[in-house]
Amino acid sequence: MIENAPKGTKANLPPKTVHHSPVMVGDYKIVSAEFVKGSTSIKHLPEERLPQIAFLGRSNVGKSSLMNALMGRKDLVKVGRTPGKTRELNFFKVNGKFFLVDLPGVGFAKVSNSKRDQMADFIREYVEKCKDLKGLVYLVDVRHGGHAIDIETVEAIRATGCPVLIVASKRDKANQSELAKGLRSIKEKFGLDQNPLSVSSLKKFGLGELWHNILEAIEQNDENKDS
Ligand SMILES: Nc1nc2c(ncn2[C@@H]2O[C@H](COP(=O)(O)OP(=O)(O)O)[C@@H](O)[C@H]2O)c(=O)[nH]1
Ligand SMILES: [Mg+2]
Repeated sequence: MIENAPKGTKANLPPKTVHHSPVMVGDYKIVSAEFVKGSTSIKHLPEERLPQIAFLGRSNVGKSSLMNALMGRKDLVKVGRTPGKTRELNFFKVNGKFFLVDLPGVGFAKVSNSKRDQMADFIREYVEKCKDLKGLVYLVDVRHGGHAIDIETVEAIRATGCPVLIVASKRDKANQSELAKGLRSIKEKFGLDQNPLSVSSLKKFGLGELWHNILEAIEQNDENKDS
């Protein structure tokens, strides 16, 4: 008999039982990160009550890649998935303590196409009603600096009272002057007090800083919890 991998190694275990060793992302230690469920309705969110941080932005802006990078995993979140397929809110549990939520790549501002409207309504309902949602990371490609749909969407989220952190993505794709220009443009367009945090999932820039912001949002907004 030819064994091509000794028992208990990655090669002969089904993917779900593969155990990762803890990973440091910045100074945050990821002990566990797992996909819990995909929801297509507000009635089917995870039953477990844990704080949630959601990621939103236009399709292709790098949401899924960023979530993988933050969780120190390569392909826990599907990257570059074809837009238009059945789309869901995907919940990932980190360190058994909270959920990171991958939202479909649309804003929830009113748009013409009816399918997008449906999805937009679902996202809007989620943001308005989910008490466990402690904050939302809104990604904007640093080279594009924010489109009208981004600005409308962020305004709509802010109006619900949900804290929004604007983050510039794909920092590795911009040179020094493009980066400076992009950050300035995002700051102005979204009315920020200071330049947004910028990240690169590819080069792992800005991830520790983003974790700081996320953990802070979870703690701060958990104190105001009404249930
Ligand atoms: N160079 C570079 N490419 C990125 C980065 N993040 C994502 N991408 C690429 O951008 C594409 C869309 O990424 P994805 O994470 O699926 O975006 P989503 O649609 O917002 O979830 C993929 O081809 C990624 O490999 C990054 O930080 N740098
Ligand atoms: Mg995605």
